[in-house]
Amino acid sequence: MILHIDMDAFFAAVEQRDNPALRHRPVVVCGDSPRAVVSTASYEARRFGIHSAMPLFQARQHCPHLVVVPGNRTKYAAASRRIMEIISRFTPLVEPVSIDEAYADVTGCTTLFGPPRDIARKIKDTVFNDLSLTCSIGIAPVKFLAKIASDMNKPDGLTLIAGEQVPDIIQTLPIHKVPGVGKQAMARMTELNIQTLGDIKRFELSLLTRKFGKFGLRLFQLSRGMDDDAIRTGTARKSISNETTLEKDISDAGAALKVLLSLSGRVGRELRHKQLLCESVFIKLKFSDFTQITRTRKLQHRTCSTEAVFHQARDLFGQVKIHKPIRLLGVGVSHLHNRNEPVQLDLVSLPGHESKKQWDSVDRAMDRIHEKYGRDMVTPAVLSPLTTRSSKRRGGNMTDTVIKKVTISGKVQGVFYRLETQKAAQKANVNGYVKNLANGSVEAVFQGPAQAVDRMVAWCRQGPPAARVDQVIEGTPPAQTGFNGFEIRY
Ligand code: TTP
Ligand code: MG
Ligand code: MG
Repeated sequence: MILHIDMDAFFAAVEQRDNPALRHRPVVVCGDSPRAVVSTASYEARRFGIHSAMPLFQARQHCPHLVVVPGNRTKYAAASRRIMEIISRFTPLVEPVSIDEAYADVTGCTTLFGPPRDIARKIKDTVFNDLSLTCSIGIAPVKFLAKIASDMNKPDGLTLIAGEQVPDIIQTLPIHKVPGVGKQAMARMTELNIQTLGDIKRFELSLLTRKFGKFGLRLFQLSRGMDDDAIRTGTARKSISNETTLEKDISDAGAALKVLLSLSGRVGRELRHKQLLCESVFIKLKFSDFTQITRTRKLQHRTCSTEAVFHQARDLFGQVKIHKPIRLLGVGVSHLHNRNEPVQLDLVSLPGHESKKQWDSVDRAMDRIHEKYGRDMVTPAVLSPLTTRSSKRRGGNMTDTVIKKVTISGKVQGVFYRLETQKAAQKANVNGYVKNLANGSVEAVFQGPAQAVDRMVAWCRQGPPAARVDQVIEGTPPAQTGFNGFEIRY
């Protein structure tokens, strides 16, 4: 079970604790400039409708005798450290998420400290005895429900959502309470007449991802009570790796390389996301008889590039003699460093390949798409020259192809949309054209292998960095087929 611990009116409670004159009074912690906004309000002040982020002048209108106290971050940070330390006496699996809240996985420590409710009680008592502050704790089988539970009976609450209650809670949970549902998402929820998390179940995953991007998948999962988000402890990572047990054992090197590329992509993305550079790359292979080997290589330059990681992984793989079918493949990086210096791309001169700079921009573009649409929307077309591109797909006589037309609206002209689309299409080995329309939109037609075409459509939803895509509409594709390359039309 997961606990979510959140302090009650944290900053204000610390101030009330340290100054008895403030107790039981409507207090806000706030700067004193004319444009100041409320950091937090004591529960007494909340009765007047005052809340975090409200402008101070407005808060004063709600409650003329409001007491305004300047904040003291050092003091709150010290209290926060002590609270986190108390929680970690009960379990090592603590994930602090903000100055006043943390998740804790207590699944493994019930033998020692009793059932989750007792552990929560002990945490609340210890925090109160040691710091004279109250907190609210939610307990649930998954993180997002624990967070919702901690908010249910504030202040000084202790709320447990047991496994059998999950379906009912989800069915009635107002959608705006779901973490991550902000104003923008709410507008779409209203359009779709979604009022509770349970209502999400009426919709197919494809529609949800179309409407909400990557968050659509999360909503789909949450509405079914699924939240595989694990507790992330603050311990510094020594390595990052990703591995996959294959659907069926393989002996074909080409197929293995494809998997290695996909894994390298994930590892590279995590490196970049965490602002890290690695100095070693390793691969792991498990065979059909469950024996396994790893191979490691130290790099000359630190890197966070997917292509550099893959290049090394491919080389390492080339040195392994494969005489049994492969059951599992893994790619990892270690000797991690913070990326506080300019990136040195340790690359790769793949045959006929462009500059390192371009690889860097490929990484960035792919990261953006992944960020928005989830990790399986895009797979690197750069794989094609290495393993999958068949000569049949070059040029115009494609037999196994689809054709799609899309119209992209938003801020899409004058932002290199056509040029970048052309580059992406050429890399993905997709033919067709892109052109500006008189109404300010861009039209693109893609012809190629279905997956590659879908990737291009996904690409269009993102566009180049300067673009702002409001809508991508699929239209009837033209009758013309057999495009020769991908052109910009004027
Ligand atoms: P919260 O946990 O969101 O709020 P809270 O602890 O004050 O009240 P609650 O009982 O509802 O949990 O935020 C923790 C602290 O972070 C809060 O005391 C002050 C600070 N904070 C800001 O400075 N600005 C903000 O907009 C918010 C929401 C919080
Ligand atoms: Mg709080
Ligand atoms: Mg909080």
